[in-house]
Amino acid sequence: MDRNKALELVRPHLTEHRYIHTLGVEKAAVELAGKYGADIEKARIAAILHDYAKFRPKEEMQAIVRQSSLPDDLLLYGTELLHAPVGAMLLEKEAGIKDKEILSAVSYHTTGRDSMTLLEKVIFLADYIEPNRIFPGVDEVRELAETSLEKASLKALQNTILFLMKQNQLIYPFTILAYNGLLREIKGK
Ligand code: DGI
Ligand code: FE
Ligand code: FE
Repeated sequence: MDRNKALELVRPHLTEHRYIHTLGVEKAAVELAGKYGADIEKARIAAILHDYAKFRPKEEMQAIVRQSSLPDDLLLYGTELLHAPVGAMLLEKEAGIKDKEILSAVSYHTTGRDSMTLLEKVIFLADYIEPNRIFPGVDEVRELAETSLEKASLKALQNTILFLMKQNQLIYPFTILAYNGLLREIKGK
C-alpha cells in the first residue's frame, strides 16, 4: 500500500482533528524509523493507519472483540483501548492489509506489550510525541526520543500509567507488561 492509498483509506473514518494527528504521527514515525533503523515505509503506513477504528461505535468494537480471536479481557478495561486491536482486525478484514508487522504495530499502539518489536515501539512513541501533542511531560519524552527509543517509550508509559492511576482508571495488563519489558531492556536483563 502506498501513502496516498493509506490516506484515502483512513480519511473518511477520521475527524479533521484526528486526521491532522495522523499526519503528525506519520512525520514522527518516519523520523524515528530513520533514526533507529526501522523500515521507513512500513512505519509510514502503520502510522497513517494506526487510528483507523478510533471512531467506531463502542458497541461495534465490543461485538468484534467477542466474535474474533482477540482476548475477551479487553472488554474489562474501558472502551478507549479497543480501537487499537479492533483497528488491526478491521484493516485486515475490510482493507485487505496483510502485513503482520504493520498490523501488530496498529494493534499494540495504545498499550504496548512485552518484548515490543522495533516497529511497534516506533508507532507507540510516534503516537505520543507527534508535533500536535501538547500534554504535560511530552517535551521530556521528545528529548529522550533523540537518544533512546526504549527510554522515551518507557517514560511515555510511565506518564500514561500515572495518568490512569490518578483518574482511578483500570490499567490493562499489557500496559504493565510493556513497562516491565522496556525497563528490563534498558537495564540489560
Ligand atoms: O488514539 P490516541 O488518542 O491517539 O492515543 P492512544 O491510542 O494512545 O489512546 C489513548 C487513550 O488510551 C487514553 O484515553 C488513555 C487510554 N489508555 C492507554 N492505556 C490504557 C488506557 N486506558 C486504560 N483503561 N488502560 C490502559 O492500560
Ligand atoms: Fe490510538
Ligand atoms: Fe493516535
